[in-house]
Amino acid sequence: MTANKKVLICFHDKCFDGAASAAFFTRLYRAKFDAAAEITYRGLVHRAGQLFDENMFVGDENVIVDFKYSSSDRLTWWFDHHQSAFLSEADAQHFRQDTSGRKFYNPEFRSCTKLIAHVAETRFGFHPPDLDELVYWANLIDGAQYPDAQTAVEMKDPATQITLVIEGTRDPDFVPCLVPDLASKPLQEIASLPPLRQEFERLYSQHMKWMNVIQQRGKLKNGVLFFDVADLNMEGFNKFIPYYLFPGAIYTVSISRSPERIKIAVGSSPWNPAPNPANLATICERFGGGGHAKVAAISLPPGDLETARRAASEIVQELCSTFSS
Ligand SMILES: [Mn+2]
Repeated sequence: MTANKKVLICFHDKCFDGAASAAFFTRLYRAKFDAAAEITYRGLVHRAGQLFDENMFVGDENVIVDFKYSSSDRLTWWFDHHQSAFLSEADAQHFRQDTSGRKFYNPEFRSCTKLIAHVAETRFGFHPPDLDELVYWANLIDGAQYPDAQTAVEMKDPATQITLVIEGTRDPDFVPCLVPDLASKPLQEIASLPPLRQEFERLYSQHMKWMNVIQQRGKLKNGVLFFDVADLNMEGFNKFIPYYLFPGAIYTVSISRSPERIKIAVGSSPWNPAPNPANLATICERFGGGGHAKVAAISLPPGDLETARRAASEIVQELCSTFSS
């Protein structure tokens, strides 16, 4: 008897879409390529400098989903939908010259899971109806398409509960171990599994604490909500909380601090868009930050609190003035 084929699936870690992409690919691979393959999972995170180590690709097949391209010869499958999918022009060129028919890029997709589902159906004639809900939620969560702030903040749906755990867990093995469940069980059942439940309860009570803090400290003026939580270790709060607590808020400016950095986060409400929205990336770029038009940020060294407060107050003024003219 020969050994089973080894497949390594690398996915965007701490991200519902990343884990869901790994799950969907698993089903595609087992159904259409090798039902007996021995599949392992590895989460990837963005960091400065070298993203991939050539020695990382130890499988007979090496797969990347929802993460940047690698020009390694050992990479056999790749799916991504991020605007910035290529680390260099050389990588982009390498991808364009690929003739394997197993590397797929389309930034028009809101989620990588949906891209994989689309390729699975159109190229390989594979559509597992039991994964429709996984694809639906990956698209909604990754594309920030929540119907309202309640759905995003109250987390009553199993998918939003699973997302809180995927994004917030400190156990590096948690998400890789969750992928086989995502590939085979309904979300309701996964959300009820005791290890997930336990992590959810812990993270949800932290979420409620942060909601209280934002409620107490938030100051809303001319559609702009400002709060300063630099004295608390509160990085990573749910970015929809401000619009849930202050339905009149169109923009949010906040200052938070972790041991590594001070962060000024500047965001806008997906549910209450201003008629002539400001480009938040452009504003943040002036202070050395950046991001997207609708959500952007500035990072400063942890000691630069006075600079951060001055910058934040200038940004608040500027955003307020967009409503008074
Ligand atoms: Mn994604």
